[in-house]
Amino acid sequence: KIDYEQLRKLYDETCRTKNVQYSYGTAGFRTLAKDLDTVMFTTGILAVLRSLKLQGQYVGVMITASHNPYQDNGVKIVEPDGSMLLASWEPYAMQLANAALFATHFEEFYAELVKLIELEKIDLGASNVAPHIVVGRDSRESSPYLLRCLTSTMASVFHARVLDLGCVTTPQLHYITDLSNRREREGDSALAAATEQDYYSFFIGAFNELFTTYDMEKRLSVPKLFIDTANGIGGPQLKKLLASKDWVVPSDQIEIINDKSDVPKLLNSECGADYVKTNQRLPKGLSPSSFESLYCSFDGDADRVVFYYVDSELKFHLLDGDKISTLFAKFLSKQLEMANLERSLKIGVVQTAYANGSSTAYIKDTLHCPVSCTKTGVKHLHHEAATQYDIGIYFEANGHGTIIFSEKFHQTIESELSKPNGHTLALKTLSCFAKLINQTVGDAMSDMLAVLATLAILKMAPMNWDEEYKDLPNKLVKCIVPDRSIFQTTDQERKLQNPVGLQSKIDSVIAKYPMGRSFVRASGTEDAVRVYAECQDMSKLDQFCNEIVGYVK
Ligand code: 16G
Ligand code: ZN
Repeated sequence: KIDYEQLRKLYDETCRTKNVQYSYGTAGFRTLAKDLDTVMFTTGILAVLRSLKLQGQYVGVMITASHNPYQDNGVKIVEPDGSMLLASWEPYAMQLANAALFATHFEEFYAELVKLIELEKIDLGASNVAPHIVVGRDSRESSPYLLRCLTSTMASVFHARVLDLGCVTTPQLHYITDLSNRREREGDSALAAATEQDYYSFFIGAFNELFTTYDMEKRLSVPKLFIDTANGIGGPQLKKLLASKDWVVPSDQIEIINDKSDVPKLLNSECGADYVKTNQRLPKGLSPSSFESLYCSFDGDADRVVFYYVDSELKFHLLDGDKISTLFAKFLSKQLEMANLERSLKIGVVQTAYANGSSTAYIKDTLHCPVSCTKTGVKHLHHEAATQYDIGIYFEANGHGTIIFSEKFHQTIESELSKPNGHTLALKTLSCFAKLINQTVGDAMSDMLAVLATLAILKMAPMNWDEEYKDLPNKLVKCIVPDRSIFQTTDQERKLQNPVGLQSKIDSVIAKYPMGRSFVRASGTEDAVRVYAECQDMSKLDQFCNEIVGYVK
């Protein structure tokens, strides 16, 4: 039932890039924008097939390369519930892309497509099922062209309905995909396709509700918040969010910097969450003057956020993903206790091996909260948080994370609230807070609002937040090796299985350094191996790390 001639025509017109190799990894396809036409074409087709497989539900597609330089771009597919593409479909994305990249004739590509359709038993002829696709893109210059490559076949070959959100943040795309499907399921067809405006109303609504509940005189706990939006899509979207007419915080408390999303080359350049976290310094455009202020940086597609402040000696202090997790864990554990629910609802924190050892110890020993460790990559953390806890808090140290609230959480809170005298402050707080969090994926805007609300309720200044525990000195080094694929790990990437014998050498180095911890893993996004090391004594850190690197190279 495919219009063969039309598909062939579009294929010939679109797929100009040939014979390059890249893979669908944790962040989808990502590479130089100029090499992406073919992959966009095949990814568009795959998204349509995914939607057909799922009875025509909305499937999301986001065009972005996150914190990468402006010359790059990328694409990833989002499931109807707002989560990442089902892992078992990732190989299909690669097979279809490779078929187009390496085929000498259209027929070869077509044969591969048919094979996939048959393998997944997709009924293209089912007349009552039209595929539904939501597309979004970040602010990159290359995106409009790549969007055309992506969507070219959707309507004309597959009769798909395409909802084009234009420029949005990655988490907005996830949220709107999920919301559109929820509305369809509830039969709310008049409202069916969700919009950006729904996103703003929802999160600002939740924030305002929480703020008013506490009668916080409509002010943040800091005199001023500076937000660095990496010259990416976060800038314009944040302005729309904060322009919501009933936003309770006075505008003089917020200043947005690095908001030139219309100047392509400035994207992620010496600014943004990745720059600040990696270099442990202020982004361009900020001078360390106001030591009572709080600062935060988004990445280029606004799915990560890190905070920081400068002390009275103008020294920079980072409040990264670990600090955000621990702040939420402290706050929410306390609310559960006050609501007498600490026995019925299980709260826990999910981290990766990159989490600072002090944060893990603080969560266990001070907060008495369970902690799990998973492999790097959002999908691993997300899965653990969603399946192991009623309140599952997860953040990577780099600032990507969110909180997942279970069905049991919602039922429990609702039933407690409906009891006579059930309207306690803690219950209301838990209920509002769950709304303030974008549960589909890590979201810089929603996470930022949640941090601001938490700090205001706890009346904490940035310094108090930081003082809860002190990070162990740590270092992350990138090593270029001849073949990174030989570095195979076990125990959530904390130990090497291969090359044989290397782990015991690493262990003998670790044993020499008090509070020493180190691990080695192959990067999933770069052709390199990463070495992480932390120990008690700052002056020994370089030596410690170098010893490990010496064994790796
Ligand atoms: C990807 C992951 C991110 C992870 C990073 C690690 C997603 C959406 N993104 O960007 O979570 O921290 O890879 O990179 O899962 P690495 O493997 O190069 O160290
Ligand atoms: Zn990102």
